[in-house]
Amino acid sequence: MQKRAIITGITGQDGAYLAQLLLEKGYVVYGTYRRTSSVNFWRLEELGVSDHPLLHLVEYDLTDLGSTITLLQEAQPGEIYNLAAQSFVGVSFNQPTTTAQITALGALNLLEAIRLVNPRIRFYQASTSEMFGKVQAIPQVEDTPFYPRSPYGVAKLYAHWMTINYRESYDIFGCSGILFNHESPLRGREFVTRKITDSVAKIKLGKLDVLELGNLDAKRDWGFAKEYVEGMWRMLQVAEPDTYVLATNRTETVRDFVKLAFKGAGIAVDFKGSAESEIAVDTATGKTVMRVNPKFYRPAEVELLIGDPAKAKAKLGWAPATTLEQLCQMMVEADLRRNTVGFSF
Ligand code: NDP
Ligand code: GDR
Repeated sequence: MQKRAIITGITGQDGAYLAQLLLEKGYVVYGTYRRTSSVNFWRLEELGVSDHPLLHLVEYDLTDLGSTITLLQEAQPGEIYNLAAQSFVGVSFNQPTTTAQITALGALNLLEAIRLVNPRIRFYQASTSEMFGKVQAIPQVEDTPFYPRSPYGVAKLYAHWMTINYRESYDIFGCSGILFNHESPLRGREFVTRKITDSVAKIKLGKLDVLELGNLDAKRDWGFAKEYVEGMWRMLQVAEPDTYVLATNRTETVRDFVKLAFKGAGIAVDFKGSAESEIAVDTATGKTVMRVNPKFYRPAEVELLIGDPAKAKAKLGWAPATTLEQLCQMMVEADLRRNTVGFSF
């Protein structure tokens, strides 16, 4: 029988890559998007899947339990991938209640709907390394103690434990993927890597003078999103539901990523000063091309993340392949192309 899946958050980075993967595998995909005044399918269009005959785009909001139940009744999926969330950590400090309603209770709505409509549906919850927050061990693995540092991290931790609770209480096939940061040319421009590559492209093309950033010392474990959605799919294909870390096991600072991105555009930079007065200077022209602006600092920061994906490798056969250098280069080149033709997403 043809496989059927629901992807919540299909308009986001991971939703687009996962839709492409499942459509290639012959799934019927129900992808949910929110009603907005202007449609937001640019990622699906970039991947060339927006008009795919097996793709059904369904208007849906995660916070509405009634429409969650209707969605499951109508789509009759075998698998659900819950990728929808208020996913920006910075905004979660300004909108903690909305973040909880979408990111925490939204996942519960799906679990409840599965319990009521069809408890055999397999469920993937998009958990996050942000749950480790103020890290209690290095590297972080599946049973490292959690210590979230943002309303987003706390909301995701609720959804993570609810997934485990429904697995243990109702025998629901609920998997939680604790994914470390993953990026791509489809990353939203508010996240630091894409903000950097898009700004570097604009600086290279003379469309922007200076890139402004917050904390340059934060260390992240950055992988390639297209590889991470393959890991999500694998989690739902094995015999037993479980929790898995997906990560690269390499960590670098935001400053390192800035340097890599400028290098990718053929600009060598030197960093000068420190903390709030740190800048990066183009060594060829002497111009300041990056400066710190404290408005991008967060009230509480996650300083260091590095994950060990050994369990995913052993049980799922999953391993990352793209290096940070390759990933950054891919993103810089995509943003150079887009900014040359005036693309602005
Ligand atoms: P994005 O921010 O790119 O996408 C989030 C998606 O959620 C968008 O499609 C968005 O719709 C949708 N959404 C937001 N609110 C609602 C709502 N109330 N009802 C229905 N849909 C909603 O995130 P990513 O693709 O990067 O991440 C996918 C998931 O994985 C998220 O849950 C994120 O928190 C999690 N995650 C991401 C990591 C990463 O590094 N990318 C790492 C670990 C976890 P719209 O387009 O309308 O805004
Ligand atoms: P993160 O990603 O918070 O890890 O959450 P983000 O790219 O927003 O920040 C990474 C680090 O960079 C620092 N930083 C800045 N961040 C942004 N966005 N803008 C800036 O100008 C800036 N300057 C410095 C941040 O302080 C932070 O330390 C992402 C999201 O995709 C989550 O949904 C996901 O769960 C986690 O990754 C894993």
